[in-house]
Amino acid sequence: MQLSDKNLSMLPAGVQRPTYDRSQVTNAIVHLGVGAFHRAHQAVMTEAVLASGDLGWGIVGAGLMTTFTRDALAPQDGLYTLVIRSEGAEQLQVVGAITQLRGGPADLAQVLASMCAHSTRIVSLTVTEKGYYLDPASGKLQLQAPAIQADLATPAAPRTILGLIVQALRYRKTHEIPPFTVLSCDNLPSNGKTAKAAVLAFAREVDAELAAWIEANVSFPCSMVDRITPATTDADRAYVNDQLGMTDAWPIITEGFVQWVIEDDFTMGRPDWTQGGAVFSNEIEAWENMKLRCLNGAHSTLAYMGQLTGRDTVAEAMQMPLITHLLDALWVEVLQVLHAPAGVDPQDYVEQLKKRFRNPALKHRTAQIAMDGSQKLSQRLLATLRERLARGLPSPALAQAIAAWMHFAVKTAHTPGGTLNDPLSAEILDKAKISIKPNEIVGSMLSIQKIFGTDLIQHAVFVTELVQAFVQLADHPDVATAEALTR
Ligand code: CS2
Repeated sequence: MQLSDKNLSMLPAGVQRPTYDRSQVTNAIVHLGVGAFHRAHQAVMTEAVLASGDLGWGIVGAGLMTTFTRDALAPQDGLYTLVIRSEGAEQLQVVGAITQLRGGPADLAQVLASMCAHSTRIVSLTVTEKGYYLDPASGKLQLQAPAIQADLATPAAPRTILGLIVQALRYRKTHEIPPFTVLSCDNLPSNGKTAKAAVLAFAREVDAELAAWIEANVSFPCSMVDRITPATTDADRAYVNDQLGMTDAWPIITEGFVQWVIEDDFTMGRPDWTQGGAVFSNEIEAWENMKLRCLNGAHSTLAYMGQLTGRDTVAEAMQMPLITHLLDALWVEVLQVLHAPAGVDPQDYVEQLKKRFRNPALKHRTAQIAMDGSQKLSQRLLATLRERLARGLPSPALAQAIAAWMHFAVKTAHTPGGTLNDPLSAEILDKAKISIKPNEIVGSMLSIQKIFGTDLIQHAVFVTELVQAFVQLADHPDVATAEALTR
């Protein structure tokens, strides 16, 4: 038996399920990037809206590159199970907000058609940092990226989010259909502004007049999203199937904590996501910075330190004094220059993070978080670092976090056949292999301008701090760095 509308009534009593009539739901949201995070976060918030009786906000969920999610969820009418694990407690909820699934290049024409439909009021995004095709340090559109070149060559058959959004908006403008709101839910600083900059830069390449129209008419609210959601494993699937007494091809495991703070700027209306606990605020930048720097900055540090010390999960890494001391020092450095949202005590926020990271029920793999470091360092660690440098403050903990990323790259570079799961893998590994001397490695890696810009390498005090941190890590008995490294 498989999870489906027809089988909902066969679920065990304790499993929450849609209480509204799914056949009455109409779609108004097209979500690009229908991965685990979306399904643990925005889709559940939208589920609460549907459950409150407002059935006008169903989601068309699209995967741009792969068909995996579509193939798993379409046969089960878009339903999936969310397993919410907080301290000692567990709740299973079958979510029905995603009513239609699309996946992979062959479906993109249908995705585009949904984005053009008058009924679509919001296009939301979780495509990870690299899905925006922006240079992480400068924020400039990567015009030479093959996918962008392809979309510029055939704008009517787009494959990137930028190509899709611009083509759909062109259609809407031509046919006098009001433009949808573009809602970024990715971990980027000022993600709405960032999405807007990427869309406009792309649009200017195709049609300057269209770009001007988008700039004047389309809203791109910023939003801070938060819920720790590890990738689903086969063991998770087996566990959930056992609990349900039926098959769910792709359940999601997540934590109890969830936060969504959104700028209230939607030109075609929006669901009342407060039903699911979301908050509308004008202080998004402060919320985003606190989250990116405290949570994600610590996450990346845990990931690289975990990888160097053989800790597979965040909860395991949180058992190591070497790592927890580093995090404590890192948070001191972050909070010293952080402008927190009004009414929020950032110290309490950090204490809560420690608990969330220690949650043993979540097997959040350090290897998963270590992915795409080139796209993450800037907003997670370097932003704080730059503010500290500007104030003349030392940053030994940030230096150690960055050194951990460097060691992770160096170790991979010296592993036969080693590659990084990172769009800049080739360049990073080349730079990491250049020497076996710490100061030369650090200099070489800092010269990757797409990640570090041009300023940091010129900061003599910081470079010394970073070389010191790099050497200390290499010498630490718990840390396994590249064998080739000798001094
Ligand atoms: C993580 C995030 O994979 C990563 O880089 O830091 O996905 C993190 O779990 C979320 O931002 C939590 O809200």
